[in-house]
Amino acid sequence: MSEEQLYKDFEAENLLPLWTQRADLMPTHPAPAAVPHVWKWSTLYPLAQRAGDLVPVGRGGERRAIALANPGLGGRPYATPTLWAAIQYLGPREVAPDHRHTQNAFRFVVEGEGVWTVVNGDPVAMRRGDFLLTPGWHFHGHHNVSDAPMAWLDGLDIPFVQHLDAGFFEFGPDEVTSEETPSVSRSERLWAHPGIRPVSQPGPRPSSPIAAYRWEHTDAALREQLALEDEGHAVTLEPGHAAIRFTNPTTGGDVMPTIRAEFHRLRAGTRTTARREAGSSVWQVFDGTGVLVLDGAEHPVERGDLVVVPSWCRLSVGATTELDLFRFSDAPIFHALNLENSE
Ligand code: 1HN
Repeated sequence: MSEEQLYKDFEAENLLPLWTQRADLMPTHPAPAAVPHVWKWSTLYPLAQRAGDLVPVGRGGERRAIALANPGLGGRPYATPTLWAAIQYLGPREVAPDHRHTQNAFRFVVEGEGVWTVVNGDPVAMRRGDFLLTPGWHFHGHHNVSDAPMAWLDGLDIPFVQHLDAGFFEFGPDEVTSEETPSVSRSERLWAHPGIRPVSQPGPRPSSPIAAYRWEHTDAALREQLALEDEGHAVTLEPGHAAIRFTNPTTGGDVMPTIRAEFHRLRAGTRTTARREAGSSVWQVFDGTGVLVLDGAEHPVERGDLVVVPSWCRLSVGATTELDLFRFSDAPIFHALNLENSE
């Protein structure tokens, strides 16, 4: 019997020998199918607007969210093998109905206001620069109480949860749970005081109980890092590069079990040291102009642009003007599974 016949017989029995697969299964370093890619806000926003004109939002589809589909990932709505990123658009007076799912979600607002996201019955205002959480299995819906449309970035761990076959989904009530529009959510009143937690609340918790991390706090934290650097204190990540991480106050760790979120501010003229790490991330420019250099290829970026950085892709960021960037990644997964690697 020939070796060729042996492989045919393997195939007929749904068997695959390691010796023909080893390099694929165990590359010497991550060899992602996902590729580096840039989506321009100036392209995304008008397309979302057109969807707003043509496609109603409501039960079934649930959200007018348009996913960044990585060109390397075979047409799936995946930015990376673990992360979903989308632009979501809600027209004047529109409502996105209540539901919940095991996937963890957040919103980041690059422009606009007027939408309240209601998380487990708690209405939370969304404004430029805010970072808002909807951890897994929390009911959530969005309502636009203004006469202007609003669009924002959605980040979820959908691809990761799909690979694990761990997704559960449930519709909420058809009517929106709250039409209140308080300027401060109950969650923030209870939890969003620096370095302080309510004694009544048990913890640690797997996800942060802070529903919204407000721009005023993020901006102040970054501004003070650079001011301290000016005063001679070596507190920045690198010279001219301030960075903060959003944390879960009940653990000090990441905001959700699968998603890390950070904000970076570079002084004009700064270029970060090129680094790479195991794990993928998505960056969104919040303000300013600059370049993201991905495996040596320079991509100019401006406000709202979204950039996918696959695992082990070398990244350096250059600031033309002062440059503010939001970043989210799957780092907590890599940390929990002892798969962290960087150089
Ligand atoms: C979802 O619930 C939201 O709540 C956004 O805004 C995007 C993508 C797939 C499934 C659920 C949201 C989503 C989603």
